[in-house]
Amino acid sequence: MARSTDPNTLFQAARSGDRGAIARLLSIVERGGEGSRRVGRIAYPHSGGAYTVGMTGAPGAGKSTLTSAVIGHLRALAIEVAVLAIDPSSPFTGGAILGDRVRMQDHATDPGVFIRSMATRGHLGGLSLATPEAVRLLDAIGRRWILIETVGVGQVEVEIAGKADTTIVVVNPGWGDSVQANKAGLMEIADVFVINKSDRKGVDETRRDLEQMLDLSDLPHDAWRPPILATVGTTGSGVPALWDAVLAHRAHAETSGVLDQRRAYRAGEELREIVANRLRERARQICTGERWDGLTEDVVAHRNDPWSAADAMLDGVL
Ligand SMILES: Nc1nc2c(ncn2[C@@H]2O[C@H](COP(=O)(O)OP(=O)(O)OP(=O)(O)O)[C@@H](O)[C@H]2O)c(=O)[nH]1
Ligand SMILES: [Mg+2]
Repeated sequence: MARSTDPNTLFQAARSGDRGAIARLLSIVERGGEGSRRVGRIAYPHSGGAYTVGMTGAPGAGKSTLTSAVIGHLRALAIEVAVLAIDPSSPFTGGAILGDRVRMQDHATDPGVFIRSMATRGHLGGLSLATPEAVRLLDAIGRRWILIETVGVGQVEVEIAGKADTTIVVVNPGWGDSVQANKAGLMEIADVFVINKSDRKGVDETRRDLEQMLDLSDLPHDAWRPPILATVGTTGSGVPALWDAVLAHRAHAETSGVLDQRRAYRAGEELREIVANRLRERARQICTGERWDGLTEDVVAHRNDPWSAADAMLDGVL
């Protein structure tokens, strides 16, 4: 089954649990373009049942280790889970992070777990569209819990990390001194804070720092205040409490209407991005040929200004 390249056939196979088919569909999504759009059209009507949990934080904070521990906790409760590890650095399609493979290997043969590292196709516009598409695919084939690991470094990565239904921000003791993470951005998207590597010193100070930052941020009166948990990813200590915090946030988001608001906002953002990408594609198509050359020459020779030339190019297009 998984040998087929027809998205419909692959999708049917994926829905009945064929892991090869899931992997092939994700590769199509990762490549983007028309193939990805076809998969998206097939998957969309079947999606909407999954809940997504983002795990983000500075490089090396222990996101993969924690993710693996969370998977272990969920599997002990007989809950199935899919994991997407977004790799912002690798330009290679299908490039898996070796470290993730090693750390998450324990779960590699468990049919209740699906783990996939996704490369970013070398450009960030790709990442912000590819991630929701991949999530939707996993959703459509029946995965109810989807964990998404991203590195919270730059603004774009943090924005992507914040697109989960519940976002866990992983920090370490001494986080206050670290310059690697986009702190303000992470503060904004956190639903749950976890101080991982709490076997090291400085946990209390870090907790105080976070509490202080939360006090200073003007959370609305009846809003959710992100709880601060402590874990040791390597032993799994604190992981059940971390998961309980995720469940508590989910319950809050569902009953308060925050979840619906977030999802509606995300749908609008995604649509806007799709439209923007289409317009960029269209721009590439029209900015060529004789008329274009003539207009460019006029600008170069100062016979025309670039704005008027652009107006002339777009005349009848928009
Ligand atoms: N002492 C200690 N080490 C930990 C803990 N959790 C993870 N580590 C170690 O920290 C290192 C980084 O862990 P990862 O899980 O790869 O961190 P990550 O955030 O996924 O890293 P990137 O994906 O590269 O950003 C590994 O050597 C882990 O074994 C912990 O609670 N305590
Ligand atoms: Mg990792």
